[in-house]
Amino acid sequence: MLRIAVQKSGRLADKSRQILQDCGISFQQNGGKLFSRAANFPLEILYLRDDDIPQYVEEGIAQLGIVGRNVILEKGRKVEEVRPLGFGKCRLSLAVPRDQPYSSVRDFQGRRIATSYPAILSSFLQDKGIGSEIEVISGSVEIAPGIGLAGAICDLVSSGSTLLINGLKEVETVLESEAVLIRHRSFDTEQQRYLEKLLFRLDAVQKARTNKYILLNAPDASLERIAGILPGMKSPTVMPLATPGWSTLHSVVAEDDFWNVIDALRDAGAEGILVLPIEKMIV
Ligand code: PRT
Ligand code: ZN
Repeated sequence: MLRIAVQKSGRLADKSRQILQDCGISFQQNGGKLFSRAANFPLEILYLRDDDIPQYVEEGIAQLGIVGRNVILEKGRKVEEVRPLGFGKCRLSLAVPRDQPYSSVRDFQGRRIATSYPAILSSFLQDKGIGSEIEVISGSVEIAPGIGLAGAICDLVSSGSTLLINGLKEVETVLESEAVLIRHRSFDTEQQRYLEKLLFRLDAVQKARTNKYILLNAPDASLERIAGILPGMKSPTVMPLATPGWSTLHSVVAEDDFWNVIDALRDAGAEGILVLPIEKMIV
């Protein structure tokens, strides 16, 4: 039996449960419970405060966990990052009052910085050879400069609107973070087998999320060029259309380069382009 620790409630909670369900693992939703057992996979799900997850995994109470990279590094627990999961993306950044001039990270020398991430921040400053005073607070970090507690802050940023509302500007990125799957250092043979099974499913889910299925029509003369733009998993499927001299081509396209690929396909003579989501992708 494997045990995975996920956030009970908060920004990562829903997506952590969703990704397990996308891996075909079904379990009763939380509803105030501290744990549930999957019906069709040897997995127990523990629901915790995100801050406690690295400790549970380090100690082997749970063999796996889903938590933000920022929390793992701050807690300094010995756990291994297995996969980035593509959600909960944010960055830990230094910010100063907007009306204050800023030239380089050296500006932080001798300044007081408020943060809930003292460990990550001090190692960043130490790397840069900068000595600052770190004021540790557990929340509402963004108000610290306004009330005179500190001259700068180091906090998580996603859209940037919290900084904007509080008259602050982001000046340095200390860490890029997202939700990650972590593991305990040792697994027995059977746990290892189930971990591999889970990772196989996770990879299929992740690949499906970052790719789209694409169908298009093209004159036969353009097919070679289009196949060069859309190599597919092995090579694209090509089938003749009822109209002589035309074919339909099916392939996959990566989400991150999507619009550039579409432009190139249109330039190459593609028409009637359809793009569909993929549910699972096993290569
Ligand atoms: O109760 P528990 O301890 O489990 O949860 P929590 O309150 O400590 O954490 P929670 O649920 O707020 O966040 C969990 C994880 O989500 C964090 O550890 C990050 O890995 C990730 N994450 C992603 C974020 C953000 N984006 C984020 N924007 N965590 C916090 N924020 C906060 C930030 O602190 C700031 O106050 O949102 C504000 C900034 O957001 P923008 O959009 O205005 O820039
Ligand atoms: Zn927390």
